[in-house]
Amino acid sequence: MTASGFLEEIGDVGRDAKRGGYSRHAFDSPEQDLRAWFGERALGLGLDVDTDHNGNIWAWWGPPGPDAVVTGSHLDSVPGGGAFDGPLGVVSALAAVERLRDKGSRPGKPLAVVVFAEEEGGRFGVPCLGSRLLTGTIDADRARGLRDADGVTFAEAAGNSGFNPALIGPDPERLGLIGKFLELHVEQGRGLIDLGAPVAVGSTVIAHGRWRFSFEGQGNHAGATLIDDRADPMLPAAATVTAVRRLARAVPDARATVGRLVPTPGGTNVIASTVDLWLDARVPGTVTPALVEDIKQAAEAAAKEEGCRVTVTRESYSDDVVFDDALRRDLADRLGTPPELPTGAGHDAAILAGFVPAGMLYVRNPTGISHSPEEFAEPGDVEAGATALTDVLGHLAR
Ligand code: HGY
Ligand code: MN
Ligand code: MN
Repeated sequence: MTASGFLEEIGDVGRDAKRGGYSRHAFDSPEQDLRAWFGERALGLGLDVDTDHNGNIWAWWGPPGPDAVVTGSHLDSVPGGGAFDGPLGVVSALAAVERLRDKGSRPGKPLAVVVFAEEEGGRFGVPCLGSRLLTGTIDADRARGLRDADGVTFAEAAGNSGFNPALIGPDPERLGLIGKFLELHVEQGRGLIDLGAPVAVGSTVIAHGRWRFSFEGQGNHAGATLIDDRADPMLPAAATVTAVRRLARAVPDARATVGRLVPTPGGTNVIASTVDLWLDARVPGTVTPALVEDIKQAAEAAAKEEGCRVTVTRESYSDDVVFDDALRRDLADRLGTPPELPTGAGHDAAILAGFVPAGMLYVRNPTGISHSPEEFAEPGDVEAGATALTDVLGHLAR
């Protein structure tokens, strides 16, 4: 089966009729369907499939063992996400294994395809949750207590999906098996379009984090409350959204976004009692915290002016990551020195890079758009990516 063929097989799973694109979130039914599909396809390729206590799925070619070459990505999406972000790395890995098997290759090292849980943080709010748990870069109790929009905890959702929540946490034994990790991913920008190449090697991932701003005011009647008698949290929230753009524009190469803003109770004729908004801020280097501090001060000033209060909570943060130099050179040598690209998008490979030699391959996205139904990769480039991955995996696992 080609990588495009595998993608087609899951093309209708988790379609979001309201938003367009796909909504596939940790342990919800579309993602469960994708987990089952992956298990079936991996078994069909003769791989041994097991799921770790954090919900990450591992498909092994040969017995799990040290110095394993591991590849893979994620199957969950952002709300209304594209078809390629995550799944492209998984289907390309399956296609690569099939091609290696078909040509009679027998890896000299253990080789595994992994599907990480909750990479987008689309349900429980922390990105790369599965790889952070594997590596112990998030406190297990904090992870267990993370809640989705309906108040369901990660522990409850995991428990309802057959996992033992008490076991959620670092997995040094499994992490210790990984000799190298390589993630193929659709490019989430225009780098390859402008360079006219189908595949690139990843170089760096910029620092990025998420902060929750909770504004509290006085809920009240929209018609019976005079303007001067209000403490409306929507005002400082709106001022913060515009401050984010103003302050980020003043910082070179900064990206700062408010994509999610939730008033409570959310009635048309109701002055909100609280408004929560989430800031996604990313700047190369060590500047992100300073930018967020400036945004926080603007939020506090706006809250004070409206007689409201604001609480700011950091929900996740990752420093800049530079992928393993030797692996990058090896990838470049094997692939005829394709372009090298930095990215502003976070990935499980960037979490693993703190523990094992990790690298990435990107496949051209002709729209340059991601986290949107417009994300795309041409079938020819999808196959170019699978061919590159096949070659590199065969080389690394020889
Ligand atoms: O948000 C990100 O950068 C990634 O898509 N999780
Ligand atoms: Mn993504
Ligand atoms: Mn992704």
